[in-house]
Amino acid sequence: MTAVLDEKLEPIFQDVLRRNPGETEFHRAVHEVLESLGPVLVKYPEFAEKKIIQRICEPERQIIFRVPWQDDKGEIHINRAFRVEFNSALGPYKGGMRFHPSVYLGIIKFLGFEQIFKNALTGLPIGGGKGGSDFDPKGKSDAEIERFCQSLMLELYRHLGEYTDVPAGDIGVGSREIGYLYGQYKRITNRYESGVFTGKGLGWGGSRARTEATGYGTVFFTEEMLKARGDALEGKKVVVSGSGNVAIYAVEKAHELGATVIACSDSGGFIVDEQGINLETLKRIKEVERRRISAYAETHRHARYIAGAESTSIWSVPCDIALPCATQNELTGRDAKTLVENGCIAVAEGANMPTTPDGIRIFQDAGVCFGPGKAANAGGVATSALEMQQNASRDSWTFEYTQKRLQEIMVNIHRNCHETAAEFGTEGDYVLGANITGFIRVAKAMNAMGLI
Ligand code: NDP
Ligand code: 2IT
Repeated sequence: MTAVLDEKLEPIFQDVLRRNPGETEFHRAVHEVLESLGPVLVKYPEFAEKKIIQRICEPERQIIFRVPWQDDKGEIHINRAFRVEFNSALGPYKGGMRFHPSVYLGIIKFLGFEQIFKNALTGLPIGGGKGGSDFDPKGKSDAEIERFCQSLMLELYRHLGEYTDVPAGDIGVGSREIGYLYGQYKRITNRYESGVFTGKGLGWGGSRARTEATGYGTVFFTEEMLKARGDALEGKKVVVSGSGNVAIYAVEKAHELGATVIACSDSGGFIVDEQGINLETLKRIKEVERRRISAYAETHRHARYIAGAESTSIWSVPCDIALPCATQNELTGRDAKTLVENGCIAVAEGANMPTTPDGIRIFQDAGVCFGPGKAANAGGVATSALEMQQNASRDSWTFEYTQKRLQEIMVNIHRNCHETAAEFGTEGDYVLGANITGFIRVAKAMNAMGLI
């Protein structure tokens, strides 16, 4: 957080620091947006007069609760869960649930804050929210996951509703967890309210292409950034971090568009397969067997597995395009420098806030196309909104049609960010373009609704 803020914005940021002590990820997310807003306040002085930014930085509602559950041996565990209902100016709160031991209020607030602007960028009627728990799903049995989800929902259900708050998945929460959460919601409320969750299974209200949407959308966004410079994905070497939901489908779409993904990872290490990651193996290991990425090298003996250590990073693998799809702060200034030295030309964030601020600056100074998460990974939540549309009309669309809608949304987000960046400052600065486009949509709606 080294960039200097506009004199009107610095006191707002200081207030956020004072009111939210210790929440470093949230501070960073706020700072990154405020850095872009100076020129907006010049064009729209009413946003400053009405204290829109100060209001946006304060969640509308924050819920923190206890989740007690019993493991298979009968031992009792207590976790903490959160739902931060950040902003409902554009629609019901919308955003995923994250299960990971690192989760605390500061992470959920950073994710919820990002979600406000990301959701606004989609152009669809969804507000911003996020939730999760410090529960660690690793090594838990299916029955333990089920009991945990049921216990969590016994409290959370009262805060949800298709017109109120609509959760989905994130790290550690996929269709299995959504099934247990939704089933418990349905049981407690006695309502078959499909639109209260997204990321549901295809047999019970889910949307085709939702599973693929975030990864596919990130690759569509990358293709648009390259097109704007007269280039394309075809023939490019790509490195994707992570090997979860977002990463797997980023690999799939990158291959479909003629690129070769040569590396991916998990929190234990990374694999390099110069022949191109074999998708069938990747999906089997991660989606079916739920094993570590190291298992890939057992099937494909020519591939290398490098166990995680401070000195080695997946970003040391030379590539044309880097897609960080694992977690926050996974791509540092040092990694960015290595990528630039190795000739990387484009970076798109499939994950939320994976690149550190010095990393972003290094990419931008070097002229690398940089697509920030709130634009590049918006395809997931956009397709969630398409799932809500299908649920509301009791309809279900084909894969081709849903994917076409997703692609149109990503093309639009890219165009809007590109045009807004040019209007307000620097051509090609997608960070500026995304922050300003998302912010103006939310601010205009809040301004029209009185003092909310
Ligand atoms: P998954 O749980 O499916 O996969 C997460 C992947 O990231 C795993 O490979 C995991 O490795 C790795 N990872 C997680 N935490 C760490 C860590 N601390 N250090 C290193 N690696 C880590 O999650 P998703 O794919 O759904 O989410 C990935 C990112 O994308 C997150 O930032 C999420 O917020 C973002 N996102 C997700 C969307 C969605 O629709 N799912 C939409 C938009 C953004 P391991 O298994 O070893 O933990
Ligand atoms: O970060 C995100 O955008 C998500 N985890 C998806 C949210 C959603 O509601 O689909």
